[in-house]
Amino acid sequence: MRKVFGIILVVGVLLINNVIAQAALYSFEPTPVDLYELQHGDFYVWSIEWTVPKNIQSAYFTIDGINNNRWWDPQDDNSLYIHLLDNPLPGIYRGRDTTLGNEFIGQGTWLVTYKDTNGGSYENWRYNFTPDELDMLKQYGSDGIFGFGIDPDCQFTNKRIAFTAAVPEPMSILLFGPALLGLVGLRRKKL
Ligand SMILES: [Ca+2]
Ligand SMILES: [Ca+2]
Ligand SMILES: [Ca+2]
Ligand SMILES: [Ca+2]
Repeated sequence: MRKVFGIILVVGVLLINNVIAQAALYSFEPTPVDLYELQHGDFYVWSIEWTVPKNIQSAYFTIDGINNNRWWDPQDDNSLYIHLLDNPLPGIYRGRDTTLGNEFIGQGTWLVTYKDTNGGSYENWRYNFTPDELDMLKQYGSDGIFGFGIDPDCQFTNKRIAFTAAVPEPMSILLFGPALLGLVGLRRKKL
């Protein structure tokens, strides 16, 4: 009997570890979801109104089905500049490029410059925040607003742009904790 309860206890602990390791995913999309197909002569500011939790585990930026339609043209700058911004105005802002190159130089934190490296093929692209960038995200998002500055300098098409954050779920521990205590109690009683 003791052995059986020992096994149950071990399974219970494994279950709890598994649940703690899980995280809730918070996903955000701009409107329109493709940011007007990322026009060459435009830049975009996409603000997100969300208080970034201090215990955020990871974050990533994704663009599904992206392709540079002028990948064959050596005259064209094959670049999509992406910055993390602290306090953008709410909503989506679509502006016209005022300078050559990255419109967001000196603003917020430069995350990455996407370049199309697979010719005419489409791809689902994902950029994972580094630990330093995750810290900046916590700092920028602590007041409930942060965002992205996106400047396509080539004719990119895409299907969907999104930002996703993974946050550990403490509720699961609260739910499974009493169950484990119950098992321990049951075991003691039987002995
Ligand atoms: Ca491509
Ligand atoms: Ca530009
Ligand atoms: Ca902010
Ligand atoms: Ca542009």
